[in-house]
Amino acid sequence: MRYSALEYYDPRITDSQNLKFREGKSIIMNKKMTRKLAAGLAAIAMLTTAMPVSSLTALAAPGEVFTSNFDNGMGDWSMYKEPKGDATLKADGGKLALNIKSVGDKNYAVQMGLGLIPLYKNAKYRLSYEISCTTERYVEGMIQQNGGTYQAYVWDGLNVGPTAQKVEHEFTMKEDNDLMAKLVFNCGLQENDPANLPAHTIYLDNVKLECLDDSAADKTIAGAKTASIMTNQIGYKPNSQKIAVFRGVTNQTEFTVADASTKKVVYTGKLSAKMGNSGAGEDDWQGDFSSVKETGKYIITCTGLEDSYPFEISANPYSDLFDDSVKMLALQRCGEAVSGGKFSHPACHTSLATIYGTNQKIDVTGGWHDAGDYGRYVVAGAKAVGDLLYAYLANPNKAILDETKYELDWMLKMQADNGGVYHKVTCESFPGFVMPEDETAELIVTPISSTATADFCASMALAAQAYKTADSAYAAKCLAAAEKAWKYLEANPNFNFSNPSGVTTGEYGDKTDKDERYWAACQLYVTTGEAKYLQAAESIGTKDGLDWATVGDYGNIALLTNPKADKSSSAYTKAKSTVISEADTFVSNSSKNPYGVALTKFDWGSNMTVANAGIICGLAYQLTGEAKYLNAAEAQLNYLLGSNPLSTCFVTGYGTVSPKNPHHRPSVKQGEAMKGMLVGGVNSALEDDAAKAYLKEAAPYKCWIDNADSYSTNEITIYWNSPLTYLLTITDTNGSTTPSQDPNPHEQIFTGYSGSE
Ligand code: G3I
Ligand code: 9MR
Ligand code: ZN
Repeated sequence: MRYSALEYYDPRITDSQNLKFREGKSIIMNKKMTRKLAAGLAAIAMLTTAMPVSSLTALAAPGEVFTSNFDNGMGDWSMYKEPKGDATLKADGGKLALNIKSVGDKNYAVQMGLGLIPLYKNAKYRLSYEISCTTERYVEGMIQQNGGTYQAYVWDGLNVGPTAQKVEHEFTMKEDNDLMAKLVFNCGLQENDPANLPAHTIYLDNVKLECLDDSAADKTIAGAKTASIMTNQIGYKPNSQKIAVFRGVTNQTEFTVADASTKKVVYTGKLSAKMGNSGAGEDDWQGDFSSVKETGKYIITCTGLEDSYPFEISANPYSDLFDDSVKMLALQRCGEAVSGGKFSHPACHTSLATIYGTNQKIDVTGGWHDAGDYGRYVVAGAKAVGDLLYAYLANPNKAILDETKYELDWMLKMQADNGGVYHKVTCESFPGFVMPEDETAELIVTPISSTATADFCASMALAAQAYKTADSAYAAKCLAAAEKAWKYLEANPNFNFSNPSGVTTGEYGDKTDKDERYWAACQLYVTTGEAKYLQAAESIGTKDGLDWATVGDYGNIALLTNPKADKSSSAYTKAKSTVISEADTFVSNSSKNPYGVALTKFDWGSNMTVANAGIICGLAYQLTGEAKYLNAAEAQLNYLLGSNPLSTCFVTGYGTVSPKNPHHRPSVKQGEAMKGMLVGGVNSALEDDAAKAYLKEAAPYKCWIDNADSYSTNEITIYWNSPLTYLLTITDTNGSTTPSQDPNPHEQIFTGYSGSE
């Protein structure tokens, strides 16, 4: 078989609908196809912008790209299955053997493939392999985009059978450079096949991709512009510490702060000594301009370097950001129509959900979509609720209270009659890049977990405290749900959740539920004043952590911000020393990092971890009044908003440079980043193909890419936004008010509760 054609193929639509373009043939499309193509091209355009220059990977001269002969196992080859497909993949006698029991319900329901293949626009390639099958059937072999529209760069429809055939296909890459293409064989349900194919095995051998000619290829990967002078791109409050970071300094010693429009210099300062920043693979210099306090719009300049992006100094620089950080949650609402411009959509996920392994159906509509996917997960929701309601208690804001109730109402539906709480509700697997109302597969409620139950218990106890004044009946309902969950926890030991067979959505597994139980006990104690909960918290022992897996610090926050706290109790003093010692580590890390960031390691969701560190420092400031803690807390905010090695404001739609291609299904589908979302950020573990393809040369602190396929660096979640909301609230301590004030003063919230003694 030999084509020199480029064809487009979308494995997510059926064969007959597929758009195939062969050179020399006319293209006939109906309206639906034209729309699909237009959407596809828009998505491709989105996916191929803003690749950091640092990730440039050059291909050697023409020659072999890869060969797989399967003599020593299957290497990086893997299988992809949709829920209805059933197959196994292994290397067998020097061949790759795909043993298929069921072809499932789509052509890609059973796939074998090899990812991370670099293809350069205008380069010529030859793909070759030997394929056979124990039965006569039809399969497709192609190299495709692994994400986006899954367009094929080269495609063959193959009639395979017991006699091995050699397939050889020369093609020119016509699309933009793609360093993460995937060679796949669609071995699922094919229209050309007889119904009820018997179980069979497909063998593959001597797979080879060669580059024949790359003289016309342009191997430049369009890079994100990296700035030379970094600041918080939104700005600063007048009394805050303000430090700009410089790179590429040669022998300059001074910098200036100038009015952004008149360019009039308002301040001249001295650059610090050079600071090494090996994690970011650069040297940096700092410029402190804290003494500039007059409100206005400014830039930072330094001879020989490009000016900074403009930023403002104002009493209230983050009020829009605060509002949008909460509004994002409203746009993530599930189960009711959402109105939000391009992101409006009709009610989604409204059908009853099946309890896993049973025929029982329950109503679990509502809540927020977790992230770039549409799952709803209790432990993730609890982290968000914790941030929002502790933020509310620190600085009452009605928008927080109203929006959080939407999630709490859903969580209440996730509690089983026995008091335990189901771990999550999702479909079996993640959908493609569709709007939420178009994810219509069966909803499955996965079994109760003790982490979800304890997180639920803590969240409901916290809600009972937070809603006491605004809605006492609701507070009472939440407290009753919390007490019921607590009884369940007392009767049931730790059991870890892992995805039940057939379910492949987010796991949110955990090694222990001790920290969740600690949070629940502390919060129940603060809400009810009952000594048994304090005893329970003490017997579990003080815990820490502010993420979905470790939540002990929420228990500490509950104890430490309890207006009736007994400050001499051992639980209180231990909570305080835990928080202060964490804050001291963050202050120390922050002082050593040119950008002031408190982390020394960046994992999946590091922007949350940065915000969490800021929250802990903010709390330490409230407890001690020491300025170093407030400075460190604000430094974390500055990092998130632009003072970082990527010179990016990590909240969509804010600052001069922000993520345009978040891994967020509605944003991909609409071709525009929804505003007000904090992306996951730097993750040096390279946990998705886009990160692996484009960041393999990047310094650890720069492993982030504005690519919609990079779910491990550029996704968004409700529980990455919520710590931003909390951080904005807790740093709002020196005069200005970010959130609009709730009419009910803080103290009233506790009326009617005994509190602790
Ligand atoms: O904590 C370890 C650290 O000790 C270790 O050094 C490091 C090395 O890689 O890994 C760290 O663990 C990481 C963990 O997140 C905490 O950061 C894991 O590698 C990483 O795989 C794990 O990622 C989680 C991801 O799901 C995959 O399970 C994210 O935290 C979590 O936020 C994310 O959640 C997903 C949901 O499943 C589905 N919905 C979207 C959501 C966001 O991406
Ligand atoms: O979209 C999914 C994202 O929300 C998750 O965080 C991520 C990790 O579990 O998985 C994403 O889904 C990807 C899947 O894991 C692999 N195939 C591509 C999917 C992205 O569309
Ligand atoms: Zn939904």
